[in-house]
Amino acid sequence: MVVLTRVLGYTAKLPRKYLRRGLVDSLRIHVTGGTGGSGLPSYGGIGGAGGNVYLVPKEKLTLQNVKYKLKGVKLKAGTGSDSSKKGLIGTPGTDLNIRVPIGITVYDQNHIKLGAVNSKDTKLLVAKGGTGGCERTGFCGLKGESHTIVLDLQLLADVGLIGFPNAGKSTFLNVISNAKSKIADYPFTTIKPEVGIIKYKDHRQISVADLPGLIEGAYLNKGMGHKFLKHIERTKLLLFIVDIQGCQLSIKHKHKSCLETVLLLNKEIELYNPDLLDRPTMIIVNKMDTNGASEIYNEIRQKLNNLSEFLSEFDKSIQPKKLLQFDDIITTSLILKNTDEIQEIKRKIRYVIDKYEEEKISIENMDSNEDRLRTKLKQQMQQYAPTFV
Ligand SMILES: Nc1nc2c(ncn2[C@@H]2O[C@H](COP(=O)(O)OP(=O)(O)OP(=O)(O)O)[C@@H](O)[C@H]2O)c(=O)[nH]1
Ligand SMILES: [Mg+2]
Repeated sequence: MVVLTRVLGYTAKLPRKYLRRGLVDSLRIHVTGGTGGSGLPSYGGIGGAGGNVYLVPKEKLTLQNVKYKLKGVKLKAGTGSDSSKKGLIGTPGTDLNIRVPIGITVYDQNHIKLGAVNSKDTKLLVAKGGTGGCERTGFCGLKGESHTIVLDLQLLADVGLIGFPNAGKSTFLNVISNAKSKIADYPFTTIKPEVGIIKYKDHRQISVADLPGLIEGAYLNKGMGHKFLKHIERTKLLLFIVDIQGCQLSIKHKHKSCLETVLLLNKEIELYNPDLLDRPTMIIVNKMDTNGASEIYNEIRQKLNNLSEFLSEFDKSIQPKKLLQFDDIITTSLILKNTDEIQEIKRKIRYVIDKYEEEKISIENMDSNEDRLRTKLKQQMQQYAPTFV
């Protein structure tokens, strides 16, 4: 971030307030496990354990809903019941299940990851109830775990749009899906992530997340870029959109050529999480209707295809260590809404996603086949040559 901030000559300003409004994608809550019930020393009775606090997934829920529902609510699980003559073993306290949207990563106060709720079958323990009173505890019920946790939401979309402000990301989302993302000729029009769905004739659907201009994170220099970048972590395909004319945020800022913007985006992702660069990627070079676009593209076409060969031509400060290798490079003018071109882009997105999914499945199968073969051989060896094993 700092590097990019310097490169682009931005000054570190405080985040504008309006950027913080709207999307709730992070929520801090305090959770407490139930206290254990008391034991009964004279009879050796054991108190019931305190209830646990769990996060459980619920579809179609937003973090905004959760924030609203939990406002002012004490998040503590039930206390275990005391041991008595009638019931020597106390009943456990009731668990507290907090419903959260799917796609939540949970961190403690020190940003240590505690777990994630990434599928509808996950149930994540976030505060354990206290042990019921027994000999070890002097028959006193122990207090449950109590701490503040941060729920961090990552959008779930198949495709994540990445680009500098004004490149045409929202225009793309609107032409390709049913979304109505705001489009305007000034930077930072999109200030919160938006998801649209591409629908295919055979009812297949692919979701696309339009994210705020990536440089925004660098501009704010407060980790806000990471706040948006985290949303691409759960996408299958990174779709870069760049303006063939490059980018100039304002007259105060230096103009960056199209290729420079590609390298800067590459570098920004690398700084955030280099593993993301291993994902399938495509790039749309947009605004081919503008002056001299074809000439510029002819000059950069080869370089886009093979960034490593031409990297030394660029300033060291914008050279990423790990380079993007695009699965497909598309040129277009999204503003013209050319139906054939749009159909072709839709087809290519589907093709790249499916190709990688198939590869992933065959690798997984290969692994499990190998495992199966290994186990079978081991079993046969144990059966026929027990002395060698
Ligand atoms: N000439 C031309 N202009 C385009 C094209 N595609 C988009 N634009 C214009 O570029 C401007 C920015 O488009 P947006 O879709 O809002 O860009 P964005 O990437 O979403 O921008 P942010 O939300 O600010 O990050 C708008 O004025 C669009 O009309 C294109 O193919 N050709
Ligand atoms: Mg936008």
